[in-house]
Amino acid sequence: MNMDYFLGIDCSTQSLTAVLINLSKNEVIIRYSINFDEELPYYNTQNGVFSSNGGKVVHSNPLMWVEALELLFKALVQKNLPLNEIKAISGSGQQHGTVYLNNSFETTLKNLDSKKSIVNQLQKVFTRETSPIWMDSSTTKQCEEIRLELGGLEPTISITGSNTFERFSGPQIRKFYEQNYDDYIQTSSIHLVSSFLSSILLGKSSPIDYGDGAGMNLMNIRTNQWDDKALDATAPNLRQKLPPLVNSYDVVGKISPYFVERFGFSPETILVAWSGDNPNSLIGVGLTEKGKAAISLGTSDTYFSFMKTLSFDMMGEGHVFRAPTGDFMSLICFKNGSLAREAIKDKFNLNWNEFGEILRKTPPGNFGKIMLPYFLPEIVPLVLEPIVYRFGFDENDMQGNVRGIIEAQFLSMRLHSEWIQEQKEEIYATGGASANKEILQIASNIFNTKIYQFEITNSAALGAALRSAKSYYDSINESINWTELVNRFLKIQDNYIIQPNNKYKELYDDLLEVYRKCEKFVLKNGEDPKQIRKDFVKKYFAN
Ligand code: XUL
Repeated sequence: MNMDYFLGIDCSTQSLTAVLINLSKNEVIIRYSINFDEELPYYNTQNGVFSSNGGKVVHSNPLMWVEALELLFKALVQKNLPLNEIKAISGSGQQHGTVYLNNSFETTLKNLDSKKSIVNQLQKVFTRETSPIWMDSSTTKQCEEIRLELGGLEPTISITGSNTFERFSGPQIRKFYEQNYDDYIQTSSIHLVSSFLSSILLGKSSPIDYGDGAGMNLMNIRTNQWDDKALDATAPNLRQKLPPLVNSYDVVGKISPYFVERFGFSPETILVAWSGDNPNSLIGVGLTEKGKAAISLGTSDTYFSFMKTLSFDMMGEGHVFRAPTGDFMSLICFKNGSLAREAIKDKFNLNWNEFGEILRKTPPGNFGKIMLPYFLPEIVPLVLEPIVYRFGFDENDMQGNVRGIIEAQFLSMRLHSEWIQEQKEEIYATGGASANKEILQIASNIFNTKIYQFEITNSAALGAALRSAKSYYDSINESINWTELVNRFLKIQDNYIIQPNNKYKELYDDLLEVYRKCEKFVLKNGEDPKQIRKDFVKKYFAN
């Protein structure tokens, strides 16, 4: 029987992962990862990166990603997986990272010898040996320069979808131009991690897709074109160095003969544009319609949602990217996720069960005890030096701190996602802390929204596999609707749905206003929240 196999590959910070799916049976055949530190130790990365300058400069090695791709395919061959039956491949890359290439890149790719490893043949194609990645925060000066040149915060956001951010590609490219002028001049093309690896599979320079292009501060978010003003504000002659932009669902070509000869892929395998890991995860977790958002509770917490219509965060904290469906998506990143939760858990020597027990026993609203939890420097809202504020309690109050941190995290998430105008109807929760029902119940009450709790692993690679399937069926005129496609892989069970308790709706609406005032008071010299907090305590806790 003819099977419809599709492959998704995700090049993340610490590893490269493949997810192979069989759409005839709606099943995942294999998830397989190459961990960079463990399997490619001679690149000397730590957690996939090299950092210097007190952690401000964070780079990785593009050759390491290529070598991981070779190792991955070798492993799939050894496992006797039907690579020759794969109909289409797409991929995902950590966003914002840039790869700098000279004019031999194209010819080298075209003439790859399938008897030799790619890595050895690509040694001379780079004008910058290492690639700055999303963890780099060394471009504050360039962010300011670009923002100023674009006319300030508002025009920057309304052109590119985001304020200038240190990790975004434009500021990183400007830094390279300013500090390594000769190498910048020698650079013929600049790729993202996603389009670079797509080029390797394609055997020639691949386009950048709108989803990942939106994380560069260079693409016009309304027209999906490189924006002249943004290009000029960043570096000279940049347009000539950037690949063209395409829809995330565009077929960019067929797999190059190198992979056919070396690993046994079919020469008919089609390649769909790669995208960033967040746009891919949007599909991998099933956010393909209006009203759906996801919270990912990991090292950092992220909130992302599908958006039918474009809206901007004029505070400059959140991002708008293009979604792989052709719509939009929001992304907001909070650095104080698990580490902040753990700081409280560990301070009181609790395990997660005890932590959950305290959440169950303490009342919503926490007797008006409010925490602003910046245990680490925070991205949203911007807090450069770690500092924890407590209103109405101190650091030794165990119950106050346990409920305080969790309520603070979700109040902050609700507050800083208000700019997304579309109504949320359901939230999908993923990531380590989403296993904790008590935490999700508080999130559900604060957002007053149903939360679906489910295990999703490798959502970016799965998203890439699903995207490749969608484009393949479109190309043979057997179109499947996005939602039908993702639902085949998302099996939510009823007992994993957490319903908001309506009883607390008003309380959390009020508490949000108190939280907003506390944040403004501390970060923006706003009015003292004493009175509003007192009123809140009186309304809900006076007896
Ligand atoms: C998003 C971001 C990260 C990277 C790495 O803006 O910087 O999520 O994509 O995963």
